[in-house]
Amino acid sequence: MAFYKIKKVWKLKDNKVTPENFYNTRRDFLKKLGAGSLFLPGTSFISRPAFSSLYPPEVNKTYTISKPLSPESLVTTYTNFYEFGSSKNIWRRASKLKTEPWSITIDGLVDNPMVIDINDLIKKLGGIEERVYRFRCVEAWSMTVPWAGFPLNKILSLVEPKKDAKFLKFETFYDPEIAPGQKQKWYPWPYQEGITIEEAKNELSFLATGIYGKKLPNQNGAPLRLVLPWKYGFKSIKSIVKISLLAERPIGLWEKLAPNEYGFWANVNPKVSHPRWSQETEQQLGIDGRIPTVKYNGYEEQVSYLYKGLEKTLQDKLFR
Ligand SMILES: Nc1nc2c(c(=O)[nH]1)N[C@H]1C(S)=C(S)[C@@H](COP(=O)(O)O)O[C@H]1N2
Ligand SMILES: [Mo]
Repeated sequence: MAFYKIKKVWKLKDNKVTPENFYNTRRDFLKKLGAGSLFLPGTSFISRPAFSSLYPPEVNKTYTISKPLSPESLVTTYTNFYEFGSSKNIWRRASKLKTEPWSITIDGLVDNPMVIDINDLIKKLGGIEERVYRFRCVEAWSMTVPWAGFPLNKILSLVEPKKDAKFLKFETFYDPEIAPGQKQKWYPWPYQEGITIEEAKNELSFLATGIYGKKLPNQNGAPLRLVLPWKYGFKSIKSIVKISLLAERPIGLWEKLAPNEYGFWANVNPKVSHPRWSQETEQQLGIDGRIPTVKYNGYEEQVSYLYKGLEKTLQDKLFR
């Protein structure tokens, strides 16, 4: 993150890029197959069990975007995952991560702490849904992605936070043998991030298990990663092993390293520059030219109530 320079990787690769509409065509195709196998005995050789029962999930139409989706081939190959190295091109290396079995600890100030397998957790919460969100990295690139997963507030209902729980802290796995970036001792591993409990209850806060109608690829944070579409991307922590409810504000990995560049709040705002570059515009993955960045990444209507009053007291700190 520290020495970032935008490279137009899609220019180097080009023609393998998936057309935006391919994903939707494939989804319709899968739907038709599914429906056909239910109602037409003659076609039952194409049976539902041929597909994983969770994917592709039902689309939640409340969360759609008029913009075209970013090409899947870029979203899955141009990734930030410092555990596997500081370049964008770590997707092959991330395949080393073993995501099954995977258990998640939810602890701290809750009435029902638990250690639970990811598949059991999904079952317990009643499955997954799909939502299309914009996503804005602090490095001034952005994408539009169909995430699969469940709202974060379902976790809260499950573990029942105590009254004095004010923050959530999230933690990524720690295994330097598999993730060579974690051998670099100057990073305060494991990756951690935090938000307030009010932010966690917001309708947009999402835990993703998949993208583009399939399970998450390792490089995008399998098997479970946070998605907070109104905040800079570094808040959306990948490959989560632990969620803790706390009374005190946690300090994330980037905040520990460079607190005046990457803070706790990190809400998107084109008017508040990163100390070393402007946040006025952004480069969309796979699309030439730049577009204006929008406050709260376009989600002001859904999230502004969270920051009433704070805008005055925190000022720029609320936006980096
Ligand atoms: N554990 C972990 N989570 C992480 C990161 C990381 O390096 N490690 N990078 C963050 C940053 S800076 C961004 S922009 C997003 C990128 O998500 P993507 O690679 O799926 O696009 O993941 C975030 N989550
Ligand atoms: Mo980022």
